[in-house]
Parts: sequence; C-alpha cells; structure tokens
Amino acid sequence: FEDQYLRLLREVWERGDERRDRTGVGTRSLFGPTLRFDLSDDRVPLLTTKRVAWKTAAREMLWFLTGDTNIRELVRQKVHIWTDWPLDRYRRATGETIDRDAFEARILADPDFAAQWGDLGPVYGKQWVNWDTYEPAGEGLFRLGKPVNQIAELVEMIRHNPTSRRLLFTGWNVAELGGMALPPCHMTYQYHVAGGRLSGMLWQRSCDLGLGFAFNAFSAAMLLRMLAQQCDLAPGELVWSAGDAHIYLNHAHLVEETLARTPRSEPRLHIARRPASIFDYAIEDFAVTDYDPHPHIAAPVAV
Ligand code: THF
Repeated sequence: FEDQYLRLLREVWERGDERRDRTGVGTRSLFGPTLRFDLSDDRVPLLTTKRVAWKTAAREMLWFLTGDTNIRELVRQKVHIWTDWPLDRYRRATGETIDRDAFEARILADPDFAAQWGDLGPVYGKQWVNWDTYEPAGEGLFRLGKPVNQIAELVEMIRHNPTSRRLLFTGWNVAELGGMALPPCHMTYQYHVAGGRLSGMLWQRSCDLGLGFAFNAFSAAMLLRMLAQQCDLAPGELVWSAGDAHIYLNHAHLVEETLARTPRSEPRLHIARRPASIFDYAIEDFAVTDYDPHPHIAAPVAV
C-alpha cells in the first residue's frame, strides 16, 4: 500500500502547484488523488518509511467518538497534536508568551482554564455524535431538539440496511463552521457492504501529506475495523480520497528522507475483544504487530 503513498508524495513534490496557503508556510498542491488500501487479514495502512505514533492517532479517534472537543482529555493522555490551535488562540488573545508545556500544564491543573481556553469549538466529536437539531418553539423561535448521533445511526444502518447508499457521516456542519478552531479536514466517511465485507471511503477536503496523512489513513482504517466488528462483517477496502493534497514547503527534509527509504513489510492491526458497542472501545483493545518502521522524521505542523 505504501508505494501508492510514496508515488503521490513524489508527484506532489515534483509537480504540485506552489502557493501561499492560509498558514503562510506555503505548499505544493495537487487536486483529487485517490488511494486504495486492502484491509483484509488485519492489514492496516500504517507507514513504515517513518515511525508513526499510531497510538496517538488511535487515542484521537476514540476521543472523537466520545463527542469531546476539549483538548484536556487528550493532553491527560499525553496526546499533544491538537494543542497548537488553542495555544495560538491563547497567545493572540492575551499577548502572553507562554510555551507549550506550560500551557498544557495549566490545561491539566485548572478545569476553568481548560474550559475557557482548551475547547476547539464544535469540531469532529460534536458533529459525529451530537449534531444539533432544532425544533419550532412558536413565535418564530426554535429550541434545541434531540441531537443526532451519526455514528450510532450508521452502525444501525449498516446492520439493518447494508445495501443503503446513505451509509455515511460527515463533520461538515455548515452552520457551525465559524465556531470551529479548524473546519474538518477528514470530513466525510462513506461505507459499502458487499460479499460480507465492509469497505469504506474517506474524503478529506485537505490533506497534509507529510504529517496528517499517516494519522488520517490509520484512523480511518481503525474506525472501519471497529464498524466491521460491530456489524459482523469482514473488512474490505479503504478508499482514501483528497481534494487539496499538499506538502508544506518546510517539509522538504521529510520528503527527501522518506523517498530515499524502502517500505518494510506490512504491519497488522488486531482488536483484542468485541466491545458491547462502537462507543466502548479502549486503547488497550488495539495492538499493532509486524511493525518495524524506519525511524521517526520530525516535522513542524503549520497552524
Ligand atoms: N494541520 C496541519 N497543518 N497538518 C495536519 O496534519 C493537521 N491535522 C489535524 C488538524 N490540523 C492539521 C491535527 N492533527 C500532528 C499529527 C496530527 C495532527 C497534528 C499534528 C503531528 O505533529 N504529528 C507528529 C508528532 C506526533 C506525536 O506527537 O507523537 C508526527 O511526526 O506524526 C491532521 O488531521
């Protein structure tokens, strides 16, 4: 599977359109690539050309499924990948030059501080399991209705109506984009059942091929495996598709080093037990074997 990723990385780096992006870092970008990963026999799209912190990605996915949007729980689990956005907001708002460790320490120590500064707004978790609805309350007013749990509904739909063409969920809640620290990148997931196998498609509007891709592909495969297990299906294929697939210009060292390496044998993802529902998985339920990657390559994240 990794050859597909490496080909895309090379193509974007060599032929991508160079432009200034929102973050000011600059990218090279190509539009609309699609990669396909076979998930049978516990295969998982986990890069071997650099060590990927797959448990961090797994913890993030489990955090999404709880509906939480505050980084406090992530930080408590030593997951630091969302800290830069609240930190940036805090620095801009207060003018303080607090460093990342000190900011995270305050998030952990002070629940009020975390509530005020640690929330990312109505991002992934909120939209996945608590999409707000509204019902008329008379005189042109509306009140909150029962929120939609898209994930719970998806599991029911896969179980009871597997040929449906509506087996999907999305984080792209147009009305709430303005309140999000960042609008969803991996925004729409669709599923398909055929021959006792569950296949899935992830469409992301934007993909940071140097950093985010490794996380997004692994997480999507992990979620597919969980859904398949809950619905008594075998895993099929993961189709990954991006709108703007880009490489940040300050990731040149990562691209060069990655393309100089040869992929190693395919790792496997195991799930130790079958939890009662899609919301009952814990990090201890997941194990990766046959993972013998090249060393990690550090690269800065553009905020
Ligand atoms: N913004 C940008 N510029 N890139 C992204 O990949 C990205 N995301 C999420 C939201 N905005 C993004 C955040 N997810 C890392 C990984 C995932 C992230 C953000 C950062 C990261 O720094 N990974 C490092 C270290 C991992 C670790 O802490 O162990 C890595 O080397 O993989 C993509 O959805």
